[in-house]
Amino acid sequence: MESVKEKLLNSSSSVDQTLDVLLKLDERPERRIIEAMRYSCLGGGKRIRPFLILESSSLFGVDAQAALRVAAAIEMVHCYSLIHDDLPAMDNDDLRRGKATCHKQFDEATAILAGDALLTKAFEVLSETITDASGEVRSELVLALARAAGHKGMVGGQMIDLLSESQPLELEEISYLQRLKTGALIECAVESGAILGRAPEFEKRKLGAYAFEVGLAFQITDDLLDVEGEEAQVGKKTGKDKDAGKATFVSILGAEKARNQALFHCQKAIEELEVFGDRASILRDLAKFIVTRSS
Ligand code: GRG
Repeated sequence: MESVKEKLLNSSSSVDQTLDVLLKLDERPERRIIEAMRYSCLGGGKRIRPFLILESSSLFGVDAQAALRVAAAIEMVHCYSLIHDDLPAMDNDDLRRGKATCHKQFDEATAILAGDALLTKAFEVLSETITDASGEVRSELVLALARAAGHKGMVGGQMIDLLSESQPLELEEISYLQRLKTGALIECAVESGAILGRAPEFEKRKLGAYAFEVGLAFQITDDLLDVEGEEAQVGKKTGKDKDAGKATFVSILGAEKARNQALFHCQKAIEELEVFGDRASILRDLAKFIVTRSS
């Protein structure tokens, strides 16, 4: 049987093909911006958010092509956030996904524009009729992504994160920050699959609860990797939270308790999927992969 890692790899190549088509290079004078967008989107990353969309939508028999467009849109928003997060005004990083960050490879202005253009392109993709024939479904997808990416989601979380450099947070505040900064987009990915699948309300709620737990497990594991991971393996600079004087799940709980906490959220995530029986076995395996990953 194909492992979740292999499945993730296979779906990554389909996501790459979709991104390749959506971010087609041409010979216009503005070609450089597309080059920067492609540089940061193609051929890298674990593609966990796209995988969540593909798997949650497949529970409801959604056509893979439609799901891939939504998956590519959410990955574009994720990539925009990474480009902006790496800028000198934010984390000032040189390495991302094992290669030079966008502003190092191009320049700061181009990196800002590439992030902006990826964010807007994502909404263009969701709004096109080819994504879904139903205007109501398209508008639900747009609303979910706008909420997850904006000031009550990822951007809000990033704001709190920046503020936390001068004022270390308590555990509860860290959970809130992470739910916004990382959790919102993960939850949006799973929700989008359910929207595409016209899922019944009860099943939507179950998937939402799964995504919430997975988001926490993901973030705690990310904190552990920041402390314990090797830069070459993780593909980005490690030890950053400590250097920035930020409190994290690991700095407050210690590594062992944090690892147990991640496993606890993984288990809770799995329990939320009971209603789907064997159909959700890949989502269950993904939750386990998220807490055992090394990058
Ligand atoms: C700049 C608006 C704005 C937001 C930035 C998501 C984010 C907010 C910053 C990324 C920095 C970071 C390390 C966040 C912690 C968790 C996280 C989102 C890690 C990166 O996601 P992965 O591991 O990355 O899925 P890949 O490269 O595999 O896609």
